[in-house]
Amino acid sequence: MKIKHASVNICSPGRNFVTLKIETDDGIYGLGDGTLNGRELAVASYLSEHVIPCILNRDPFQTEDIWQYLYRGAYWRRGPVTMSATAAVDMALWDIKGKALNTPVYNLLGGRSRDGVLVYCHAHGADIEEACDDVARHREMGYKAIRVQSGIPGLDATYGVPKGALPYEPAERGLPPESRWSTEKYLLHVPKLFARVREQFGDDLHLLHDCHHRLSPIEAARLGKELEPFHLFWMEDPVPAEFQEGFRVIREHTTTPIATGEVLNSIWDVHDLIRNQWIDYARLTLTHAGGFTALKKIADFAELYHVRTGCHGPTDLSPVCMAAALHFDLAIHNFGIQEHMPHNKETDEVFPHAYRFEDGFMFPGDGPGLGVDLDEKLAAKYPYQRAYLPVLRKLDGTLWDW
Ligand code: EZ4
Ligand code: CO
Repeated sequence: MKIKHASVNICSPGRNFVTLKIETDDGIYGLGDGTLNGRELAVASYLSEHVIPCILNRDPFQTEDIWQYLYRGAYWRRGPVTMSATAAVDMALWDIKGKALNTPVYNLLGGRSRDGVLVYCHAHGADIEEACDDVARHREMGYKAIRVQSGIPGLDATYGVPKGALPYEPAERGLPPESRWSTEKYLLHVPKLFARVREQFGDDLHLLHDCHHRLSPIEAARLGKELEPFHLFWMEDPVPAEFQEGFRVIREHTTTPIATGEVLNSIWDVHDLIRNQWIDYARLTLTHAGGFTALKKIADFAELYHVRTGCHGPTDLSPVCMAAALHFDLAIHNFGIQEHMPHNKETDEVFPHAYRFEDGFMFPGDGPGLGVDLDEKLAAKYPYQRAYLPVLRKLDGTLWDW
């Protein structure tokens, strides 16, 4: 079997998605997600201009060799654009392998290690009261694990809290919106939020929180310590993730579990975090960190250090990535939890899929390959529209991490 043709689909059923379709000479095709929120066309052009010409006529079963070719063979390695493009190829090839062998991808990764994939959802509100209502609503839907974010008194907007009743959708069409931030106000508020949520919902529910890279190590240490009585499942991205040593300070002060990695794209980005046991959950995704071939190695390395996975699963990754993540989560031993932000109706229609949610768990389906498709005709009705993630400044105007 040979790779005969490959094409990049860019569509925007509510938000932008980049999908790679690889076709073989015996009629099988595979799909890979290469979506990089706010930088979609960089990946699309990396694929079309630089990657696709090099993979034609290769054996699609050679996932390891093709991955090494795109990583080592490119000379300029790593970085979110390169690794997302590499991931799209890798994902599509595993999809082809599964279809060719007539088995779900999880069987190629070691087979099922569990019955279903524990997922967490997002609850949020303009204030603590509204956030609690949203937790109640999601618990009613069956979720066993809920991330909670709330508006902060004195700030107009904050990460994870949408304006109005819409679900939270990072990236807006037009130029990057800007908002203001105060670490001081945030640190005073979050412990009150979790005290209230625990009081209302008891101890059984898994609770998570995303700091979204905005604290310094010692500020994160303080927050982790103050949240200990509410035994969070994890505190996410307490500090900007590229400073791995920064996590040591947090670790020395608190037993609140720590998760990071959604913006990271290589095993080297988490090498120190894992081998020093500074984190508990690695959140790299298949799409942004090089696909199954790369993420399996990261997970296996993490397993040695009791670090588990917690793959990022936002709506800015396509259902192709969601399907892929569920196969991965079902198969690897040191799976922790999977993030689940449901896509809008239009996106689900453009990407028909076998995966499903039931009573707090998700299931990838047992058909061959990834179990996800792309309706190219329907996708053509939603042309690409430029969009950006927001930019953040402190109250005095200093640029900050969003
Ligand atoms: O801000 O995916 O945990 N989830 C997150 C996301 C990210 C977006 C960025 O594109 O932090 O909401
Ligand atoms: Co996050």
